[in-house]
Parts: sequence; C-alpha cells; structure tokens
Amino acid sequence: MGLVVGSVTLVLLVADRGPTSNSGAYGAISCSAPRLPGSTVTVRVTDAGDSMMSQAPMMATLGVDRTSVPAGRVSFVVPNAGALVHELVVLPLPTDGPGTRPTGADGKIDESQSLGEASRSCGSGTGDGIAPGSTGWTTISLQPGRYELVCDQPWHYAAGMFDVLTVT
Ligand SMILES: [Cu+2]
Repeated sequence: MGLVVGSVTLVLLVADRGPTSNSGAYGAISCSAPRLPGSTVTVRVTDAGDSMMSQAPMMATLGVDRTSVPAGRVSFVVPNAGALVHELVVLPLPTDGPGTRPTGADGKIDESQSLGEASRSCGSGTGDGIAPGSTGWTTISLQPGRYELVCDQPWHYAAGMFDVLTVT
C-alpha cells in the first residue's frame, strides 16, 4: 500500500514539472519594426541561398516598395526574407547609374559616403547584419536627390543587391 502511494506521488512530481518552458528560446529572432518617424520605405531583401561554386549568393535582390519620397526624415524598414545575412546601406546614386560601383577584392564596395545603415537584427542602425527572418530599420534625413540603396555583405552588390530611391 505504501509503495503504491509512493509511486503516485512520483508521477505527480514528474507531471508537475510539465512541458519545459524554454521552447522557442533558440528559434529565429523574428520581429517587426516599431512605429517610425517620417516617410517609411520598406526595403525587401532576399536570396536563393549560397552558390556552391563561388562566394557570391546564387540570387539576391533588394527592392523598395516605393520609388519616391518627400525630402526630410525617411525611415527604412528592412525585412530579410532570405537564407543569408543582409543589410541596407544608403549612398548617393553614382553618376554612372545604379550598380556601377567597383567591387573590391573583399567583395565589398566603398561605403565611405554612407548616409545611414540598417544592419541590426530586430533593431535600429548599425550592427552585425540582419539575420534571416529578422528585420532591421533606421531613420535618416535626406535632401532632394537620387540615392542608391545597397546591401554590402561580400559580393551581394555585385550579385545585384541595389535599388534606386528618388527624394523630391
Ligand atoms: Cu545581401
């Protein structure tokens, strides 16, 4: 009789521990941007994974949801729908047009004229890149002109990750 009671007590203790509470703790960081000031431009970045033959992604794209915004504060929201880490860097449009920047031996372009960057997972401004499934954002003030929005992860610009935004 005493043994049976003991067994029941043990079962209750195990059951009481229940499902572990850490489910999801190691999942992808997913989030959406908070309400941001000024005009908002969503810059979608995606890819088809790594190429087996080179360091460049097989296919990678960067695209804006609107091609023109009024001058002033512009908030960029950058959801990463791809399998690779991406980012957004805002630069003046080169005189030769979009996609004409030279790529260095490291697969990167010259970012010295950067006006702002979104490269943080679930956060604002500069970080280590926006992880797959995550979103980064930043708010900058832009004067009228034409700008090139690029991803400068190695070889991503050369793979086609650029688009144009006109500020009026
Ligand atoms: Cu990229």
